[in-house]
Amino acid sequence: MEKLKIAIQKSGRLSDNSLELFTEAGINLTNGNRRLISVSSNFPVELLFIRDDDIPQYVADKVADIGIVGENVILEKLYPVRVVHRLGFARCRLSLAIPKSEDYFSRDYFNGKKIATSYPGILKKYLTDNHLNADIHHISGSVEIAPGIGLADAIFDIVSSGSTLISNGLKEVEKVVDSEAVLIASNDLGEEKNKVLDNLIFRFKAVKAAHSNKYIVLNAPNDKLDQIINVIPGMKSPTVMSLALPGWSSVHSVLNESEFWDVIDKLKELGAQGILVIPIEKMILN
Ligand code: PRT
Ligand code: ZN
Repeated sequence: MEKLKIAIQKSGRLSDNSLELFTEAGINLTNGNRRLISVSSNFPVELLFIRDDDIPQYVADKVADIGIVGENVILEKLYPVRVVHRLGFARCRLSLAIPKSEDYFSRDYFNGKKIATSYPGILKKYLTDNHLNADIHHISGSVEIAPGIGLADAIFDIVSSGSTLISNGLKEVEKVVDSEAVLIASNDLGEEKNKVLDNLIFRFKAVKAAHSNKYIVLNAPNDKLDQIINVIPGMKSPTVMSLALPGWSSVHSVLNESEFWDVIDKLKELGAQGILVIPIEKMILN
């Protein structure tokens, strides 16, 4: 079978999570991590380790079939590639920030100002869309120091925790766009490679679902069973088994991480006892 060539970041914020995805999806990578190329022994893929900025072009040129990259990179420059799956890690946002001592009332602040950024494409579109007239100063790194050294009035950059802004005496005033790691693919992969890609995405989804769900087991008094089942409906419906002790049942279900504590509180109120919460290894969605 033809191997799907996948470009991932050699070393940086995307690397660990990208590799972890493959490991958790049961894809063995033979010749060690982070060489130039790694081939899987049990799935038709080959990983290429390169700089993140080069990934979209590799995919556009079909040197790689698919790649994992920060969405910000493909928003900045339009490549002939498509986003086939959102991966949910390396979340960040692109924002405008100004010196914290400045008063800020509206976007009009930026009229006539000089903004330093490594993302001139996204910034230009934002300024145009909002009818703002600012001067874009394109620099490739250490954008956050630009106002302090008098190079610009404001910056437009990636923000995650916000601590880089704070330590440079800046404040975030407008969020322009959110970003996360995405799986991109060449526009015409051909039938065989598309099948491998579908299978890969299917596995990634199972891994993601498993991460965001827990298996829950509890003992319920029979007179509260209906209400308890309503709180934890699970994938189809919970499994209910009688306990040896009369008047009690064991309930097994699946619970989403996001509503976890709310649900646990409700279950306790309804008289559930012996609640066990167990991690799920893989969750197959169909
Ligand atoms: O060497 P290579 O070119 O491959 O790597 P790189 O240095 O260009 O990229 P890398 O590894 O830093 O980032 C890869 C991707 O991670 C980016 O394209 C984003 O999609 C995503 N990402 C997520 C981030 C951040 N969070 C982030 N916080 N990329 C950069 N930052 C930087 C930001 O530039 C700023 O300097 O961290 C600082 C802000 O962080 P906070 O937490 O202080 O707000
Ligand atoms: Zn880079």
